[in-house]
Amino acid sequence: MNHTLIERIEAVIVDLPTIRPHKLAMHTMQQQTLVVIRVRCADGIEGIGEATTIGGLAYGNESPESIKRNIDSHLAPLWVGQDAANINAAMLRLDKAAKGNTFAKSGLESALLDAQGKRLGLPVSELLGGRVRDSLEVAWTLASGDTARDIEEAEHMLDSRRHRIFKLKIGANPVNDDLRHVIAIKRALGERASVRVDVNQYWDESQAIRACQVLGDNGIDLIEQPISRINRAGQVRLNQRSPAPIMADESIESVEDAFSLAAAGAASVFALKIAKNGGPRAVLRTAQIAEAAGIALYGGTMLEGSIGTLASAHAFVTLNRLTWATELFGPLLLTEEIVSEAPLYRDFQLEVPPTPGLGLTLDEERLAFFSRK
Ligand code: MUC
Ligand code: MG
Repeated sequence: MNHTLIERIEAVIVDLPTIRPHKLAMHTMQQQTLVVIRVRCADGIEGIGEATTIGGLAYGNESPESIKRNIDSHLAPLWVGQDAANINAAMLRLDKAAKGNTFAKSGLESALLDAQGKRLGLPVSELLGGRVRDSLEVAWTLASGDTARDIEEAEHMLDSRRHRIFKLKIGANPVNDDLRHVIAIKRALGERASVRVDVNQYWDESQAIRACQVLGDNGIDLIEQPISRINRAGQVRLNQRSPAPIMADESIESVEDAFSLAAAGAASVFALKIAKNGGPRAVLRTAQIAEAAGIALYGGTMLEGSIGTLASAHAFVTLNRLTWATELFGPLLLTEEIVSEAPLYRDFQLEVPPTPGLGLTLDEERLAFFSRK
């Protein structure tokens, strides 16, 4: 009898409040919704994973409700009775039967990695080949919607040595207003911080040409996804003329997207997100494409809670170079936790636990309290 067979898979929708409204071009978050995935195996081991997006269907192709529905109806039945210890075979089974659905697949793969780590007594980073660092520098996103409040927030983060890299969410306002906002923040922080922007695809090429020039001239270090993922030729042209490096985020919805962006020369930095690639192992395939193409790396987030954040972190600590650091601050944006011990942030870094699996234990009471009924 095989003791590592998968017995049961559960997907739970969890709504958690944010510390303040978080304004992105496409959506203002007042809360974050996580899909927590539990995979129970015959040996009594349970793996946990997370599949989380931003703003329902405003950001990506999957919503929390569609993620849960697709797991319950299509993906979980493919796994029950399969061997949890063979992650290659399990993921292949999903990929054969289901197109896309990278968020759901990422949460499921994270849960299998967590289970296998707990089974073998190894952290997930060791299952992924071994870590080359124990912590990751973490950026913070200033997105209150108010310039003075953002500067105050950044000063507090610098003083408390929590963050010294700031990403500003822009794109929803007229371009000149956004540029004034960004330049004011950069002037206030000066050389004490790295200031970057994320436009979330909101400019067209005609706006982006001048805006990227102004941003570069004013000391902005990095420009994330300035135009639509659909305009590949425009991204190639911007990547050639922008004085500040261009990072691809929404452009990457799969490992294959990463390859075609690299082949086209559409960005000099890739945002790595487990949810957009289909899991911690899939995101490392994208990282390898980038490394081979000379494209720099950044550890991205879909503002996951602790489970998704550490699933990402265990993958990112295996990477040789993370030139642009990470933005794995999701748990810090939430007022509540559903795990017993929250991930540890100190001295600008997130510590990646050396304990088995992801290094987290669910707090059953809090999970039940915040689960959608
Ligand atoms: C995105 O587009 O990068 C990451 C940080 C943040 O504030 O929003 C996300 C999504
Ligand atoms: Mg982005």
